Amino acid sequence: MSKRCPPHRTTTTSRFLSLVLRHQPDLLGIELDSAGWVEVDVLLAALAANGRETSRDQLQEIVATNDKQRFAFNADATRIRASQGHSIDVDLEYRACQPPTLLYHGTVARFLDSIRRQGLDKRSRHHVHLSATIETATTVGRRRGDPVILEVDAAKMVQAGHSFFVSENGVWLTDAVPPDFIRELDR
Ligand code: HQG
Repeated sequence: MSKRCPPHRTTTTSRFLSLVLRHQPDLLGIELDSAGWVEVDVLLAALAANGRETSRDQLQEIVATNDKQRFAFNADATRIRASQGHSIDVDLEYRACQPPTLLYHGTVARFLDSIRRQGLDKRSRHHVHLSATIETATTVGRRRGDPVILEVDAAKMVQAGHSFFVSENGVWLTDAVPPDFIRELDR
């Protein structure tokens, strides 16, 4: 019997890495630095020590093939981090930049009353996550049910003094979106 079953294993390791690098590094007994980085050597050793032996090549493949490019190496590939989505206290040192005129947020109907009252807030993450396309927002919303798409007037928010950031994998981030800047798109 072949010992290899790469697709399943890669996905499993990738999901586990999301958990460790964004939310619970202590699951592997590792620490992330203040910008979310961990040494690749430290990560590989910790994975092996926890029964999840992963080679450097496999890690490179996970980073390269992850469907949303969730992870990134530093310039010399000695360190790795998640590009966004953390709940733990890290500062990814995003720089504010000019967003497209409109951005989109995919959610579900059961959150709408609250969103209409309070706007979008970051919940357990560090920022509100917004997408550049309706298509991506639809995929995000679908994680929770029948997707509802909110259009965010990013240009108006900038005029009103809000800052936007973009993660290395193209997710648009902001601190909060007040209700005035949100329009519900027809379903
Ligand atoms: C909702 C995934 C009630 C918000 C995705 C969302 C994304 C409110 C949920 C990334 C609210 C938070 C982020 C309010 C916001 N009242 N509900 N005032 N404000 N909400 O998972 O944007 O696979 O923290 O609509 O693809 O769904 O992890 O945020 O439904 O890019 O890489 O509260 O996570 O990427 O949920 O998803 P989340 P999100 P990864």
